[in-house]
Amino acid sequence: MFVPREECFVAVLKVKDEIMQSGREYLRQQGFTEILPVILSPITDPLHHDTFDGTVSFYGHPYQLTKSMILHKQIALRTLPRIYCFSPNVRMESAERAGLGRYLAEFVQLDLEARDASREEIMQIGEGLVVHVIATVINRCPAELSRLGRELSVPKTPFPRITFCEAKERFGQTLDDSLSASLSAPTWLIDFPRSVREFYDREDPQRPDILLDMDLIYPEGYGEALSGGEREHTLLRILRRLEQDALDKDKFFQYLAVAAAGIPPSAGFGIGIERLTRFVCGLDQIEQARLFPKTPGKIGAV
Ligand code: ASN
Repeated sequence: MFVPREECFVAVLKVKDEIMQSGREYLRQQGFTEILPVILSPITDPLHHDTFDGTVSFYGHPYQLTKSMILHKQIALRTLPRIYCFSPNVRMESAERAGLGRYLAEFVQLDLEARDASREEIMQIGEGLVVHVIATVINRCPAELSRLGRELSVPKTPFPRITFCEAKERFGQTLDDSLSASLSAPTWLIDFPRSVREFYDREDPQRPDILLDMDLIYPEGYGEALSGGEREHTLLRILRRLEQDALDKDKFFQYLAVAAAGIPPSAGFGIGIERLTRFVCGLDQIEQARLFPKTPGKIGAV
């Protein structure tokens, strides 16, 4: 049956709305409070891969567009024990990433953080969130899913796990893509080495150089869904990790001042809304998952 493109797009937007509403429902039930996003700040996630910086002059001081709200999430936990946010992120990735079909220069992540949580606890929340969202979409959007020709099933918990080391042995350098293509259910990729991740993910005190972090990988080649972990929170550890990553401490002085006053231990993650929409709807390209997409390397989009 021929389905006009516009009709498909309406279905995608309805599903996305349900994803966001059901995500909110679930997190409220779990005791999380929604906070508003930070878009402009002197500090943001340095990320571990190259992106062009979105820097704006604010009365002569460099302020950056948010790449992720991780540092603000940690600071926010000084006030509330469990927080989440629909956080717009700007990451001007290099043009080569366009072909992968899962990068947008502007995207939204559902970003959450819980005080005193372990990686285990936050992975359970991640599984609960994904299961609740998928079950709700199946229940409330049957017409939209059938218009998109998407057959979905609710994944069984606990999700399988594979360590970074095992995945690298099996799949080599293109690990995310090949692992995802080999899967038939969402799977955790855990225990990344320190050298490939950001300074704020906590190093396992029992296994130096291995982090207490994780990604969730979608099946069917849809790639990475979320990333997160336990966090470094003491000033001493944060300073050491910045040094190991050769990052300029002065650029983080506001964050370091709060860390000196005390950042609570925590764990959290961020799950990309457009990637989740792409997976749930079974879309070829990420730009089909939102209005006004900006794809790396392409200019002129509004
Ligand atoms: N939101 C992610 C986290 O909580 C960080 C990121 O997106 N770079 O770990």
